[in-house]
Amino acid sequence: DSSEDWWRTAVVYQVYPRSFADSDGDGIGDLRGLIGRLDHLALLGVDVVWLSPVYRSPQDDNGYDISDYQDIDPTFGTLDDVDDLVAALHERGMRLMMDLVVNHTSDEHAWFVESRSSTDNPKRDWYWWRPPRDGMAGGTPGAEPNNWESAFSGSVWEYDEASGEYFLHVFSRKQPDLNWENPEVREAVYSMMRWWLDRGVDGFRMDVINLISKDPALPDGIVHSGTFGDSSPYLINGPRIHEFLAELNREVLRGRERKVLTVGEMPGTTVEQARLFTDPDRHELDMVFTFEHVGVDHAQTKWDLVPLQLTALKTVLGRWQAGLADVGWNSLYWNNHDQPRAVSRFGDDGPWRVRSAKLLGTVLHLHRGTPYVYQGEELGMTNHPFGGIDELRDIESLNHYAQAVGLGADPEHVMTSLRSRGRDNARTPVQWDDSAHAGFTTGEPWLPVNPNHDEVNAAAVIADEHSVFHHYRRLIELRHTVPAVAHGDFTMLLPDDEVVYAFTRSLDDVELLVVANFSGDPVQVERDAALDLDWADAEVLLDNVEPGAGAFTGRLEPWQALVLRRT
Ligand code: TEU
Repeated sequence: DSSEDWWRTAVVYQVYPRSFADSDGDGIGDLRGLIGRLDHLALLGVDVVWLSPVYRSPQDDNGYDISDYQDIDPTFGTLDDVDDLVAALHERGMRLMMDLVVNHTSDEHAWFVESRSSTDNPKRDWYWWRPPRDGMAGGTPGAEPNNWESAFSGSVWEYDEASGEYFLHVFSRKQPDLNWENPEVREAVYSMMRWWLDRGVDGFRMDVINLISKDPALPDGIVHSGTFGDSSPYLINGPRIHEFLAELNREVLRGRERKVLTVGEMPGTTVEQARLFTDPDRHELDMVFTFEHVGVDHAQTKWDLVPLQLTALKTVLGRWQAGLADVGWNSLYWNNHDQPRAVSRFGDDGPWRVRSAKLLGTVLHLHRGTPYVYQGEELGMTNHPFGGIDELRDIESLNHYAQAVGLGADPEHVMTSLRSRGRDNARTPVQWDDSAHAGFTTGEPWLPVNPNHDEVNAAAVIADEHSVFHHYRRLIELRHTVPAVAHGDFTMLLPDDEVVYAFTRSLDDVELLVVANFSGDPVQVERDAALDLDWADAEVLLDNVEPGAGAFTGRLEPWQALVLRRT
């Protein structure tokens, strides 16, 4: 429906096109492959498709390095295919959210080619150029303009011999950062966004959008360890971030006849900041992706693994629920193309794979906010059993391995981290059936298909009413039919319990209770003031165990999750 708030009961499904479905046998997913699988998404019941980038790109960072925002990379298809996708989604009452990557472009984008061509090119100031530090010889160690580290290892500065200056790239050297201080850059982005909206697109997921405002002085960060400094105070949520987002909202999003759905990917953002970004009265964004909950199981960097502590996860998610209860809106996700598969990370991808995958879906989807389902999550897909570094493709992992081993780290120790947290885990092909290459391609897949596709595949799970797929379908149905799911107040229970995740949702005279056992052993849920005995005769709305619990007795089976309703 066209009402402004349709999106508050919506569920978004993320498609990483490279790995979703291949229609032409080149081993890489594409738009026609996606169009051929829309009935799968319609059966699941999702409302919006977030499509990771399909624009023209050298594919250095799998499309997050864009060389033409208004054309489609031949790997994925054509602009006509996008038009067909928009039409096919709209026919099914679904919407399309495109990925907007405007903190940086590819170094092969025409804007950058011009900018680097000479120090007095009109587009020189569209990017961040700086001379070598203290008049040192360009390209020599220590001559970089500051001590920031790239997300993909090494310095954020790349020396350009021809013009004798360095350019800034927070990510790979093929992803130079755009200079948003320049109004011409901002206008070019806004014009491109309007062009996509005029083509029928319904929203944008905005890649690292809180990095577009930087401290223009680009000062050195404090060195806590090693040789690089902490760039976050100067890079994350910079001085003009709210000004830029308010301008973007005014110039692009406001006043269109149809609501444009926006979510900002915001590494390092706090819930206090998110209240400002998502307060409807401030007209910035509808919601943001936080990284706080996907940081509870690692230390200083994502590669320093620490065991998951459920109370840490509950504390973070509970804080975000409380912080955005009275203003703004949460996004809810376990997975995306940058995170390992949730059932392997937060559940148990061994004997309890199906049940724990269903539990994770229940816990996430019963929170307040907009849930995001990542391709394959609804199938119970797991991390991939990667062997050596030669099997990995992701630039983040390859660069980390080279840097760490180069500094003397034990290769097997580094591989242990990469196997557990590397982004390639999320990027193995979607498993459609038990045929060769899981029905993803008739050719050689760009990344191997998980060998467990013989049992973990769409055909098998759709045929099994007790599967992860049908559990996700029921969760999405609950959000569409039970107002308390989308709009109810959230109250965290048992905050100190390391095994049981419990919370209530309440709206008018309806109260829901969610209780989930994050362990492979049966558990008796402790009664406390909040979790009283009245739930014993409550209606069991959803149970992830078959045959289900007729009523809530306080006992939970291994990895059992219940949704109860009482009025
Ligand atoms: O991710 C930004 C980001 O913060 C992640 O790279 C994160 O730092 C890392 O992956 C955690 O392991 C966005 C895109 O989602 C990612 O795919 C791109 O590589 C990145 O921006 C650059 O565009």
